[in-house]
Amino acid sequence: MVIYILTLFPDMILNALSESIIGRAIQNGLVTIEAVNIRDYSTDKHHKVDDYPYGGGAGMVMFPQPIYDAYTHVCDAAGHKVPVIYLSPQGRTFSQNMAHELARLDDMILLCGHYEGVDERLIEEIVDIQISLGDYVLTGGELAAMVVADAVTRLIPGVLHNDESAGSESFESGLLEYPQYTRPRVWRGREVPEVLLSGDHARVDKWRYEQSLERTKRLRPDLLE
Ligand code: 4G0
Repeated sequence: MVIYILTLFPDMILNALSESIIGRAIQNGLVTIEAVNIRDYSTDKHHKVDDYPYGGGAGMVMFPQPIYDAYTHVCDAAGHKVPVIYLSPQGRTFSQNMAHELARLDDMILLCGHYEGVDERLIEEIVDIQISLGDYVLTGGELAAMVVADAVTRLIPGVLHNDESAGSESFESGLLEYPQYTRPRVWRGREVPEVLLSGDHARVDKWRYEQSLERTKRLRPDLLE
């Protein structure tokens, strides 16, 4: 999979995604993250990318030209129309189901806006889906794009090793995860639940399922509806 990220801050993206499991996936060639600097495509003599909004009002708006030229450059290089996802507070709320749908794509463009967002005509022209992380505003779409890139990349076959598995966890089962414990057996007077030391796998599975159900009822009853 190739994930193109159109951004004014390419180093922010590459630094963050070069670490840990996503960094290893990149090293292993399972995903390519290509950060495309929108400013490099500005034909303005001062490399400007934003301007005052028509009609007045606070903030700046990114104008279409550099973003559109960066987009056509990516599509020309890829040899086909690459789907564009715009990270915006106005998008559909991101979910594990959406991550699974995106993980089936060969490639995608994550478009990061700044200031008060981008000119509406650019959205109409190139954007296929708008995704929001939730009801809050960030200074730019970069952090949201990194969240989507991470959630999608970890679903690519081979990215997670056996001990990092993607199937048995929250949201895949529709339930919250059961509590986990490791060494030591007693820590600050708190003991690991006896059932986990019993070696009785059927009992362990039953206990974990009950814990998942109880937690979901208590903390996220909306998931059970
Ligand atoms: C588009 C995404 C992009 C419009 C991006 C801001 C939050 C999210 C941006 C705006 C973002 C999210 C209209 C302020 C960049 N903030 N919730 N900031 N406006 O996913």
